[in-house]
Amino acid sequence: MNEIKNLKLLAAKIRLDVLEMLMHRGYGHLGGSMSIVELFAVLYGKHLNVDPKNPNKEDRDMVVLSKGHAGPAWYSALAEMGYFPKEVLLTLNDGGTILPSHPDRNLTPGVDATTGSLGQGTSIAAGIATGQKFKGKNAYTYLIVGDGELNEGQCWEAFMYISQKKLNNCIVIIDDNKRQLDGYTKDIINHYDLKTKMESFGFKTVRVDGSDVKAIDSAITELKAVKDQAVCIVLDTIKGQGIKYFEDMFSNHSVKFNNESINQAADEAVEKLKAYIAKEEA
Ligand SMILES: Cc1ncc(C[n+]2csc(CCOP(=O)(O)OP(=O)(O)O)c2C)c(N)n1
Ligand SMILES: [Mg+2]
Repeated sequence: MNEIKNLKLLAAKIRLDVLEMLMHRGYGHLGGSMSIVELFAVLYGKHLNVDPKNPNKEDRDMVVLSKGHAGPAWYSALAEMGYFPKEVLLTLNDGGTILPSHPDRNLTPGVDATTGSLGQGTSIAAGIATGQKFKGKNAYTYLIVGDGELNEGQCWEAFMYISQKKLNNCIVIIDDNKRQLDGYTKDIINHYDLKTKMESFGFKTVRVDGSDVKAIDSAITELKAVKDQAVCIVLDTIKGQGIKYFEDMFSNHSVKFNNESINQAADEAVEKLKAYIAKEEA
């Protein structure tokens, strides 16, 4: 099986895990979790220098999920990589769980930054990447930011710093899924063209289809090779990505599995994903 097929298969597994954990809980941040499934598949399936058996290994690459409400996507990727057993996924948000609704570095193996208060992860990532440089480590920090999150001025302060310090090891990834909590980003605070905007902040920026694992892989490979300049990927995604019913649902930021139509769509998506995975693994 070739590499791209494997990455697509991993994405399907992560998407299925996210759906099942949210269905089990009865609600959750579906839209923004689904839009970064392919990204996590490419990061964990190919690029990250990490060891699930030794989550604190020296010189590891780090991930900062600044849009912390998408924790279920990260947890699913971590479980698929073997950081903890997959059954743990169904404890999402339970009292005493290692998987709180938003990532906590003191609770979950593989989580290096506590996030959830939008904006703050950008500064955390800038600090981690600075530390990696100071220590002469050959390691990357992948910072994942939401497009609505960019309403927070802290993001732009961090971006100015990352650019000024030429932190080429801090790969900024903006999940441009066009929507935030309660509407379209362009109607709330219009970012206009994010690629142009990031370029004007000094970043070498590429825009890619965030549902295309091959395109994401190429963009990361290209930007890892950049020296002496900050780098950014604008990930062109759909909120609810990969499941048509949820892509089309306007209020898909946090979904409650409390009516027949939603439950039927979710059940059908589970069956479809399971069938795809079984076919690919046969
Ligand atoms: C400082 C702060 N303000 C408000 C919230 C509540 N909140 C959680 S998600 C969200 C919308 C984020 O939109 P976006 O970054 O576009 O996320 P995505 O579309 O990827 O879900 C808001 C306002 C928060 N977590 N932190
Ligand atoms: Mg968004």
